Amino acid sequence: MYKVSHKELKAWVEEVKAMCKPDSVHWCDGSQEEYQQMLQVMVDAGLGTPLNSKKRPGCYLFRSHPSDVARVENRTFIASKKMEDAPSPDVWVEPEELKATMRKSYDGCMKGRTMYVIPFSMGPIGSPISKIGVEISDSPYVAFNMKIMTRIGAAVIDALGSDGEYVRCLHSVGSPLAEGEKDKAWPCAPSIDDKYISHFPEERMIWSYGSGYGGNALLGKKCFALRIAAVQARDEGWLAEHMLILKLTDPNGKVHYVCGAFPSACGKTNLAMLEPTVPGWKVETIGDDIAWMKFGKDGRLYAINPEAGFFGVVPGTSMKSNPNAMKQIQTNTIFTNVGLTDDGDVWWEGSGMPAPSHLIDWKGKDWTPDSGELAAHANARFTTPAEQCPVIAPEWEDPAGVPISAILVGGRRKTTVPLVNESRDWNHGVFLGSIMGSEITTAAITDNVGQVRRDPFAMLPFFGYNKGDYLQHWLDIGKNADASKLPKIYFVNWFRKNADDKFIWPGFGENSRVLKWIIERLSGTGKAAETPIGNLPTADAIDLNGLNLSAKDMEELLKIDKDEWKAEIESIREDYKTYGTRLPKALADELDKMEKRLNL
Ligand code: O2Y
Ligand code: MN
Repeated sequence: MYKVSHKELKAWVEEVKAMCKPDSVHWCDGSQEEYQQMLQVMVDAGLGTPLNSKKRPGCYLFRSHPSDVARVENRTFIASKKMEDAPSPDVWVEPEELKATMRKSYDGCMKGRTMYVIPFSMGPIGSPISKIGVEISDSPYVAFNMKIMTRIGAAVIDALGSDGEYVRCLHSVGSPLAEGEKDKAWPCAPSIDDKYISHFPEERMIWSYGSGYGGNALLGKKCFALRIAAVQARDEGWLAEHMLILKLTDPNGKVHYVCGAFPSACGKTNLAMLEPTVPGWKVETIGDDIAWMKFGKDGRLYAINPEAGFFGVVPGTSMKSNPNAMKQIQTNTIFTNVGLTDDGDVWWEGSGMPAPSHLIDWKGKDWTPDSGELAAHANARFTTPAEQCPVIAPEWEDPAGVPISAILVGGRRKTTVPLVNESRDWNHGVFLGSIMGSEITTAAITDNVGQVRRDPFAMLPFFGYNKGDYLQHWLDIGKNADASKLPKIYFVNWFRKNADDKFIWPGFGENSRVLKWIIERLSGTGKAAETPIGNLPTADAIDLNGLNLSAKDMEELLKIDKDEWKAEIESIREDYKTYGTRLPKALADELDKMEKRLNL
């Protein structure tokens, strides 16, 4: 055990210990031995399975409880002091009331368990853009996943010193053990109503209870790096965003860095690791999910990936969709909720690997291709170290970050929104970010199938404060900057469909053609035409060499249907009403200006 000189941290750990009553406390040192020991604890208890060491060395499989398989948006709370400072009234609870409720759940919740204290750094330790958190959790699964996803341990305690700032993150699976009771395969609170993913933005504090899965439990990710960090970013003049970061090298060897905001399950990990089909271009990865951006001394925005690993969706990952991820997850990877083959390997739908004749599915049951069940849960995940990515950029951990030239924003729209659209200026770019969204495809949330669910900057599930204030912060960032040094914002849509309901754009590696046009625009050579909605590539501007795409398809991809856009304006106006008085005037103005241009 290392020495901790931070008195306030020690006092907080004691306070949590007194409330949660664990059997023991373990301060994580972040070593490889400790990682192995924590895995072994679960393997020995029959809760985890080491995979075939010849096929997947260092890999393990875990199965969650069938009720605990994804982020729980309807149990996610932002407990700001004032309701109007929360993203919306339905996620707000008065902080003291929420704490009182949760304290009752936390009382004795770690009985029979070890309480892990996990000091972690979001971003390279010591970077001026990085931030420190300490997660207390009663789940070894959380502790070893945090080891992959963040930088944990003694070095973080050193960086914290005796009075450093940190975000307090408390997590319990909510399943105390009675004397001698055998643990469940995946402990968690039995009912959804017992789960809480709570954020106290003014106190920079997170309390999570009842779930052991993903973003609910690995608190460095969505809870800290997006919801709490967004509040820190607003107060300190930077940006904490749901964005991938990629490095693009052109045939002349010139390097460009691009961020991209896309909603969950829109292929961010695939885009971050894309293999370009355009000769001479190269893509390398900096991050696949979150970007923190701060101004450098030269007035440009510099981004770091605050994470150290990737927590990617497994189903659909294949040599076609993401060959680099496939290579990356061959070793030292934690799989959760995929199928286990008879030879100790893993299998999932959309892997491109033939289905085995038998396996054990994610629920632990026998499975055959005729079972009529999924072998892997649709939200099955891999946790894998970023450094293992075959195309990780050498500078991915540069404490100074990388200078961003362009920001992509894009949802999943089968009509209306063209393949790519360049913003006219910063405010117009923020407007485009504010209107991005996807058509609702299932009736699971509402019965509004076909309607657009707006997801500004892909942050809808991750806002830590009022969404109008969030957009105002983006506008302020632009107002206070040298406009010539700001990244240019591009609105992209890979998902437009034709009359036969088929995707027109092939996507994956072919997206490099759009990236190429963007870089050409930035360097002044790309061709574009001004339109009422922004600057669109001319019909011949995107390099289609070697791609079997007809001129008619390209025309469709770049089409602006005035009637569709007039309907879009009405739909945006409806959405803007949900901001009430906090809608930034500059965005209402942008909408009016676009309407005027469309009516000319
Ligand atoms: O279901 C979860 O808890 C994972 S959600 C997630 C994981 C990695 C990257 N992005 C997301 C997301 O929902 O945006
Ligand atoms: Mn995400």
